[in-house]
Amino acid sequence: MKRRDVLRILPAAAGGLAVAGVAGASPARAGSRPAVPLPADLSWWRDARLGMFVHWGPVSLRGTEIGWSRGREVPVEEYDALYRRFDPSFFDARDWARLAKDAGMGYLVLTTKHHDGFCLWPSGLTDYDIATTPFRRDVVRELADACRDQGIVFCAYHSICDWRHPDYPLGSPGGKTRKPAPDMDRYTAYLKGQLAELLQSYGPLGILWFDGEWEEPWTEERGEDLYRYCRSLQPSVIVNNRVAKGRQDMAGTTAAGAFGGDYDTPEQRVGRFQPDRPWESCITLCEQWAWKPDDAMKTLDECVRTLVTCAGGDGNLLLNVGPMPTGEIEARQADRLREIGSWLKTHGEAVYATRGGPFLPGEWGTSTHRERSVYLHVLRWPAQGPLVLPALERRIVAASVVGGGRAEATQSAAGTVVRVAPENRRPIDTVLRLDLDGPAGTLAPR
Ligand code: FHN
Repeated sequence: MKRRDVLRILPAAAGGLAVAGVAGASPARAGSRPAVPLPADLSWWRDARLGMFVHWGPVSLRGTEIGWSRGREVPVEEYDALYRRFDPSFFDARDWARLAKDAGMGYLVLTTKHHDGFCLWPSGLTDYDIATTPFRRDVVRELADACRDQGIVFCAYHSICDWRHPDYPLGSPGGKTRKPAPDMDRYTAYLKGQLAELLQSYGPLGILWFDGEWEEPWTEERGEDLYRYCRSLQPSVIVNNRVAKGRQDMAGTTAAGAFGGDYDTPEQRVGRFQPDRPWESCITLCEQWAWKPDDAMKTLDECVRTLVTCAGGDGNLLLNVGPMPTGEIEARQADRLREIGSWLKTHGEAVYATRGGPFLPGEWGTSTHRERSVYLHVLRWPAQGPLVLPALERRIVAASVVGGGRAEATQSAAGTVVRVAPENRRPIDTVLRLDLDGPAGTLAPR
């Protein structure tokens, strides 16, 4: 399936997000809190496989990490005053949305508010927002509209912790500083009020990407309540597992028995093969989440390998860029994203709208499947001889190299043997399509 087919799904998803109902409730835990509703449909998101993550705010003026450099590399008073100088006059949301499309991305997640508390939209609940900067323009509105014009589903990252807000107890990572008179109930009402602004004024949103849940003031109960609240405002919005307390560190999986929202969130790594619960790896294109001058940037090889190993694990990749204080995405980062898009133009059928497996990831590479086809992403050929994979119950009726080229596949009870002449192998990832005599989805992982 070419990306354009997925986009055919996505605009409908983007438009339909407001109407989808709720598929039902998650199984209530015996004697526990009431069941929480599950989203109607994650398929637009799983089919998209690749999204753009954007970490941006006045901190880009300093080129240090958003949130985390407040009170570290940048004194708190200076950090909290940066907004007075924030005037990204070259910001053009259409450029960002077009770049996401050219990169083969189906959705975009913007930091509406990070841990530093600054809001990229004119909130009625605080003055610490874009309206009080020299720039004044509503970044969230412009980007939401530009995304919809490009068929990109617009989504919001929103931090639960807020190291600046007087009602949130902690004033810095790990609670080294504490607010004098915090009030978590009042802060939670503020949090909900801002989410209502985002969902009702900028929605329908594809995803609410929560973060900053790990600190002591936030609880499982508040998380489940917030999930219900968001779902009540927009039944179709997808909510990640960082809404509550179940996330297990950077592995991003949800602890047994904990509430995990709609999907898991591995960070700065590719998630494990996990076909029974949706997941998405969030990974930076450079090293820092927010813009940093001369930051090290991943090669195209690293980006493609990361994307296909996410897909092979049955997960998504949310690839992050940090725009500059001018409002532009750095040219070299934009070029890298376009290179990814160019690779996907040829190989997208082996990524978009696929599921992971049936061959489990290994040193050799990984596999995806859709309909009656299994795709092999061969990232490393055996030093000698053919690639030998486990046997398949279905008969292979054809084998080919995606993008052109001959491939040979022979089967026996002992296994599946794949041969591709060196001249038909591709740099980074040789993608093979094995056409089967029946649906690939019925094949168990092996
Ligand atoms: O502290 C944040 C960090 O700044 C960034 O937003 C990442 C993205 O997932 N999440 C937190 C670190 O786990």
